[in-house]
Amino acid sequence: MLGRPRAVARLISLIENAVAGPDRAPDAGTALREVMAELATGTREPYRAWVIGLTGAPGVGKSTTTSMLIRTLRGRDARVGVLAVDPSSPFTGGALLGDRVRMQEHATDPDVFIRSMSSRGHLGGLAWATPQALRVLEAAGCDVILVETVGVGQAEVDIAKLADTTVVLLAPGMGDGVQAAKAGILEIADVFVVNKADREGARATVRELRNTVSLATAPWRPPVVTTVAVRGEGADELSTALDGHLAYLEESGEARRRRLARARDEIEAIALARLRSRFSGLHGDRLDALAERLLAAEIDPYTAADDLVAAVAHAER
Ligand SMILES: Nc1nc2c(ncn2[C@@H]2O[C@H](COP(=O)(O)OP(=O)(O)OP(=O)(O)O)[C@@H](O)[C@H]2O)c(=O)[nH]1
Ligand SMILES: [Mg+2]
Repeated sequence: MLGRPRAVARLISLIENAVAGPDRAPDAGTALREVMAELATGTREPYRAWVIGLTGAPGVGKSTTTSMLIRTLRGRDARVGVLAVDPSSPFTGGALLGDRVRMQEHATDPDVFIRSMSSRGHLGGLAWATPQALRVLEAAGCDVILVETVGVGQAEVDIAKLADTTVVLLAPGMGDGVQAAKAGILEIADVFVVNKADREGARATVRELRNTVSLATAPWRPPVVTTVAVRGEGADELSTALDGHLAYLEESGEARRRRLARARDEIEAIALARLRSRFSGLHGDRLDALAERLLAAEIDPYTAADDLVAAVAHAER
């Protein structure tokens, strides 16, 4: 299906469009649902692609590093999907443009599929849409899927949960090791990249990160790799670090655990979206009536909430 990039693009658009906006929970139409069912059960090996997440502050070099990684992976003949997700804004315009420019050299490669997605302002929209987009790319034959996410916040943590391997990028002077630790980013990193190593302060950033990492008690200690992505420097070190993590995932059984967690999250996001949309469909009148009764001291708030929850659970599908 990678040979049919338009079909892949259209499916991902259907998924993205199902995230309607800030006021409505995501909802798949019948057609999309049928296709997704086909993709989920008509495969021998679901979640087979190696999903690598790349996250870090704006401008740290995620897209340039992604492009560098694509080069390495294409050298090994892997088919590569790239999903750039922007959790912060409902519009992808600017960031998307930058991503495109940075990855331009791969634009005409039929074995590379590059796509960006936004949350359309809906909380939980990306949690709903991203796993489904990954599924489409997997079905399209991608061996590796690179997921680029901007920023440092809950959205990145959520995206990290979808990845088999999460790469956290830092640059000298842009928010060094200590800040990264504060942002809780240490917990999600499987590999650290200190990019823009041609700039002053790179060594200090690396040293600080290594110190922090050495305190970790987890079975996997994230390696710290230094790169100058614009010049392709550090590409081999990065791919060695990534391969090392993949080997660790397989040997430790962590690969399966992460994929199971991914499956759980995928189901949960769809279930929560459905409940949320039923809730907003129902709760107006019913909630008003319950509020009146609470005001009249006819009911307690717990019983009122029970009533609402029961109504949501029994609402029509
Ligand atoms: N000096 C130097 N500049 C770099 C390096 N890597 C990337 N850049 C530059 O940094 C800028 C941002 O790079 P991107 O790859 O677009 O960064 P990004 O993290 O994807 O940015 P957003 O997607 O906007 O968050 C570009 O002008 C790159 O050319 C590097 O190793 N050294
Ligand atoms: Mg980018």
